[in-house]
Amino acid sequence: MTTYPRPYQIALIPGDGVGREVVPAAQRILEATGIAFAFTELDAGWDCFQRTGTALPAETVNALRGCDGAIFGAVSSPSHKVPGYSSPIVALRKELDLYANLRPIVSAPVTDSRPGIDILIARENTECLYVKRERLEDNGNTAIAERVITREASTRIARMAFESARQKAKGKRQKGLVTIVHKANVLSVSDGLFREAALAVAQEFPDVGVEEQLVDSMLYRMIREPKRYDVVVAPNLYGDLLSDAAAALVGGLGLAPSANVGDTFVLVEPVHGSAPDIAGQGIANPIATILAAALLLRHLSEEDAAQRIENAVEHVLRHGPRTPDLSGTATTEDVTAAVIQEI
Ligand code: GGG
Repeated sequence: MTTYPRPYQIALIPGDGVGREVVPAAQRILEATGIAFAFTELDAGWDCFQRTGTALPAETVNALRGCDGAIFGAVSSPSHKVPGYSSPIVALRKELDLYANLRPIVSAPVTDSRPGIDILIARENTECLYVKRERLEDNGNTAIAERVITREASTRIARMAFESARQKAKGKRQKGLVTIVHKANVLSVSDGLFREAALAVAQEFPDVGVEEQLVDSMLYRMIREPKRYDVVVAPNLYGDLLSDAAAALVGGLGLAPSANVGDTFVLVEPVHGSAPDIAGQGIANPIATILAAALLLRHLSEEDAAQRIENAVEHVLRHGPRTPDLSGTATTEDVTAAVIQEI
């Protein structure tokens, strides 16, 4: 048996709603790989806010700094302003400088998935409208939100996108392609800066193809011809919208993982939210979080274990069991047990 010098320290932040069902599922999958892990469960989210008065306790952030990586579940922030509340996942991405949100969109063996799709959406993760500089003026009749785009953040997400395209193209006959998404024809200053910074990075990667596309036509074309895209890089809000829409092309949000990546840390999560309509029923699809756990392992250079998890998921998607979002009747537990069986 292989021995490991020290277990990986992994933080688990279930958060709200179905996050509490899918994160324990992913923990069991990691344990099933045979690699040594030490898990620490940490608090954050709307429920945490209601209990403690803060959505992201300082102990959570401090504990994360001592870990090798983390799995986040989901959070249900209210859609109205609540004094003292702020989204913990948006704060965590900024606090830990997890500047890239990498969202693989890959065809799955389910009827709802279109074939031949293999896109990586690289979403800038720290700025744009998510700086949340909002204010009311004009006696509350005008709402203003500042949108921040910096050359530094645009350059580093673009570099991550081009590096990823280079890696994805390894061993293939075609060179990689990065599509830079913006709306610089209207937002010529902010999106203009994103575009300029990304095109400058493209010069460093002569082996990778580059194109640019306005975000509205990008959405249209991605739905019409998804197979033509390889790596897509976008400012925060566009990346958020594009990646949720893209998930619908490959079986839905129940299968879509993401990795929040910085230079020294990774926090993975399902793309989906807390799904309050099904929370507590034990029927949430755990696969997005299980695939997120595979992304975490890949980031820790545990490629073999990551691949074993992905193969096991592929097998379960082909042969069942499936949760109701995939027209099945299985529970979270059924799917988790079936993936463990295949690992
Ligand atoms: N796992 C991703 C997730 O929870 N998505 C929902 C989301 O990002 N919500 C933002 C928020 O509620 O604060």
